[in-house]
Amino acid sequence: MIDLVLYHFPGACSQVAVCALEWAGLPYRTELINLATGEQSGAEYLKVSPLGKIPMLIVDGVPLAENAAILTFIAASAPAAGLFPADPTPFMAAEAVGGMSFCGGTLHPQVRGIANPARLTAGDVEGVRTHSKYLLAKSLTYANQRLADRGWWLGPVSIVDVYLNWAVSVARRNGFDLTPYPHVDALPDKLRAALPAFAAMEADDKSARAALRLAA
Ligand SMILES: N[C@@H](CCC(=O)N[C@@H](CS)C(=O)NCC(=O)O)C(=O)O
Repeated sequence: MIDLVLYHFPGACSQVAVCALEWAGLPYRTELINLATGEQSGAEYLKVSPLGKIPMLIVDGVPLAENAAILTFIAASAPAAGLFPADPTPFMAAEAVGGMSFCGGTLHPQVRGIANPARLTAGDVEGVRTHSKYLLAKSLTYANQRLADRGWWLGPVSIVDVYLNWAVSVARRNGFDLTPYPHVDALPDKLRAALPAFAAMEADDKSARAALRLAA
């Protein structure tokens, strides 16, 4: 049995790893890092994550960083759970990597530019926010069409859909209008209906917020 500890903050991209662990049915525990108070930049957490980032998954005492790597590891540790389609062709396996890269490498900086533009510039914050909205609109037009064509990102539901939903959730809570992207906007309801692990992740988020005394 592997020992798994996930460093996490509710509402952050580490919630995708929580959902993955729930979906995989692997035993794990979480350590909360309070991004609202800057705990990620404190000396104690920098010993765990030199970049001061979550998620960080500690696997039998060894740290694994980056959501895409963490999700890949969890999926491979519980292949029967189906976080990715079973027996993928080489093309389908590459598409799964592409979906995670799109969420982590394209959408994440765009939603950060809307939610927290000061982290991306020493200059004009509003310019960064406006341009991030423009870039996100292009990305979500593409994502919306892909979901319209296939149902889910890869066809069958996968952890990529949960990752996509996380990025969209940041845009939504920062006032980004999702009505032009109905398939993207429908993700939370669709995921709740399709995946018990998604509801478990939402419940975890709620209790973690309460534990950190954050507003609901
Ligand atoms: N490329 C990393 C990005 C991780 C990341 O930026 N996480 C955010 C939370 S969503 C974080 O730790 N922010 C704290 C900070 O940057 O100070 C990944 O995909 O895991």
